[in-house]
Amino acid sequence: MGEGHAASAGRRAAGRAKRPAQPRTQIMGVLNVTPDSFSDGGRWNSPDDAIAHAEEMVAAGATIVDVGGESTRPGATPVADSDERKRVMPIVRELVARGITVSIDTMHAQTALAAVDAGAVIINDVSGGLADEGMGRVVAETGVHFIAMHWRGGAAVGAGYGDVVADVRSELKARVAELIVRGVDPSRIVLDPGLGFAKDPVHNWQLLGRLDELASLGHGILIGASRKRFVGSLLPDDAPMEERDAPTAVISALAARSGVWAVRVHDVPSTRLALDVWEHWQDGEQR
Ligand code: PMM
Repeated sequence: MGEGHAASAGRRAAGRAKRPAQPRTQIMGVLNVTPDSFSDGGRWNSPDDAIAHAEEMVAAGATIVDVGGESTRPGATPVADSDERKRVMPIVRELVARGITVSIDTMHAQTALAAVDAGAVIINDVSGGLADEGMGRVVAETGVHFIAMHWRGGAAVGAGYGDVVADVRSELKARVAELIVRGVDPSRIVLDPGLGFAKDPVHNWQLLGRLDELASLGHGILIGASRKRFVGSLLPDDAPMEERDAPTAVISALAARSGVWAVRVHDVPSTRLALDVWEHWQDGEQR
């Protein structure tokens, strides 16, 4: 005789390890107002287009818009911080006026400060504060959230690692220690492994596959895999940039499963859908 449905369901529930409910992973929509950015350079150069695109991203589920005025693409021409401010500040002001949560993507302390004065609440620095001596002080004095990305001075692929995950972890840990010395509140620091920055595809996949080791530093984690070359390498060589959005969305869902604080993406709708799948999956585990 088979046992009753209720009894077997009860035993299944008792034997199943419940995953604790996690805070929702946020979506940071990318708004590059640069002529030469990695994957969307030149598309949002007119302020009206940039604002409209930000509104679209928010309507599609982005809770943060990350405004950048300098391409971090390897080989990109550095931008004087005064020029960078001319590009980003009108956009930052307008987005803040519309009630949008703004993050400023900059390595320049003065640009970060101007954006925060205008209402930005997150500083996203791909150098983790290494490129500009003054960044730590700006973060400490303003008390905003700071995304410290792993960075090796803009080195291209090929930077030497022993165990990439252990190396990135210990370099981020050292960054946090230095920022704390400069007066930054550790609860404000978010860490980012810096996918594609001085890392080859194998490094990037290792960092994604072992996110728990970075999370064990006790900070929120941001993942910026969107449309990067290692994602493109899953596709045919001639695949258009937008085709990188589906694998990006899968990475977003898997990163959410690892409990990351946010994913930084160009195409918000596909990542929102992927996160919806993960959130329903998680609900299913809780029932
Ligand atoms: N990648 C880019 C720019 N900013 N910020 C963070 N925190 N993490 C990233 O991985 C990151 C970043 C480069 O990509 P893009 O030119 O497409 O914006």
